[in-house]
Amino acid sequence: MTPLNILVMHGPNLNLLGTREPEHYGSQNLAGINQALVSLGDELGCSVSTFQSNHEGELVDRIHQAAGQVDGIVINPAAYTHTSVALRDALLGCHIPFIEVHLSNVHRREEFRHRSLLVDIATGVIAGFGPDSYSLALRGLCGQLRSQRVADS
Ligand code: CA2
Repeated sequence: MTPLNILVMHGPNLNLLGTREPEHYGSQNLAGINQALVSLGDELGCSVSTFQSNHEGELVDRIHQAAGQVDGIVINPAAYTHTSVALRDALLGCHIPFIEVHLSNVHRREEFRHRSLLVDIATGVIAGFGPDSYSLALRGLCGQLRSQRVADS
């Protein structure tokens, strides 16, 4: 079975996880979340790489690099979810299936967090499960990509 290449992306301020706002984002830090996803990837037969940036252009550049190299993306765009036409255009342009992930249930929070500029072009969206949002997304994405491979073969 050829391994799937999955890129996990984290947007601005997620490098602060585990230091503040545990009521919204839990107490696990980003390194711990990434390690757990790499281990889960091993179980699922996926090679998981991770990337975090506080800069919109760096996230766009990483998506461009992923084109043709990566089978799927799990992305928590953080605040850029609600604002970034640039991330939307990059994800549209690279033709890589992606899952939008949020630690918190954005729909229980301020109204400005209810709007996503990415969700209508995403394969799926998972929100409100803390760090488990990422692992649920990874499982769902890998399962779907494998089914697609079988259907295409
Ligand atoms: O719930 C999520 O995962 C969010 O994407 C997190 C973003 C927020 O802007 C989105 O509306 C929902 C914020 C990430 C900030 O992360 C911090 C972590 C620790 C301390 C401070 C910020």
